[in-house]
Amino acid sequence: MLKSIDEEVLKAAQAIPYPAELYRFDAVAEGLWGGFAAVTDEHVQRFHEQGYLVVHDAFSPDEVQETSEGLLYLMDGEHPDFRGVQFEPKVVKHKSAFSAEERRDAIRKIFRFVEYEPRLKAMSEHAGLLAVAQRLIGEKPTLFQDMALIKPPMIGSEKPWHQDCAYFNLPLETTVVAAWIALDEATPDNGCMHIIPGSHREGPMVHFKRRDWQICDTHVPVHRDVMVPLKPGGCLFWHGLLYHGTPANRSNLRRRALQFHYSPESSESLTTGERMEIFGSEGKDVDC
Ligand SMILES: O=C(O)CCC(=O)C(=O)O
Repeated sequence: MLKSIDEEVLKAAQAIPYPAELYRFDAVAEGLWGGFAAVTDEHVQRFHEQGYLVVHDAFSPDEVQETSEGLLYLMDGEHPDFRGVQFEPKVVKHKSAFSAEERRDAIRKIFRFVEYEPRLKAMSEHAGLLAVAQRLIGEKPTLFQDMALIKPPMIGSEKPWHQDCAYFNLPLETTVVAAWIALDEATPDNGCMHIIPGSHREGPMVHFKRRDWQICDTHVPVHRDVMVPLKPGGCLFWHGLLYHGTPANRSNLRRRALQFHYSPESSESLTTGERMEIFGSEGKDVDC
């Protein structure tokens, strides 16, 4: 928790800048138990229909522990060359005042880490994870993005509703798969994932630069929102066109997760201009 910053700054950092009704907290996604080995062809079929797959006990406590230590090593600035640390924007200008412990609770994200931390790289190459990703994609998966989302206690901000493909220069028909791995328990209070099942089959949504690069709040079919709480070691896969987002962390508990994105080995690419023609609001007759 952040003790060394002014109460007013902390209060401002805890403000919730979105309508409370943007997330529902009364429906929970179904998932399977038995690890990656328990994924059947029916589960794969269901992923294509619903756009997500939950494996509750994907990783062992030892794997979670190893990975968390690797994450802390990078968050604590122990690697001299690693630069992929992003603080919560609301408190970043106070970062030089933070103690080592506080610093951990002011970081929002770390990214592009696999080449700096073998324990994190090992997770991205986990045989069980890759085998399921390959079945979902229908082809050998290539890791093209790695990040850890560290939604810190009390100030961890929302990730507004979005489709991941709005961020990636990949053709629309590409099956992109995200794997989101809970390192801490992800709960309704600390900002677990929310998804709109089946939304990946409804095409690309126009995205707007508002609180983030996001779907307009009024375009989200909130009545279909389903939460995905996970225990540490749980893994959620989703399709790159699935609408998803996470509310702010209002609790005093950490919510650290890894997120890997895989594309088919054979996938082609788009230019940013081509992507923006699909997902951008510029020039389209829409308002938000
Ligand atoms: O983990 C989170 O809070 C949001 C992650 C996410 O949806 C993303 O970065 O695309």
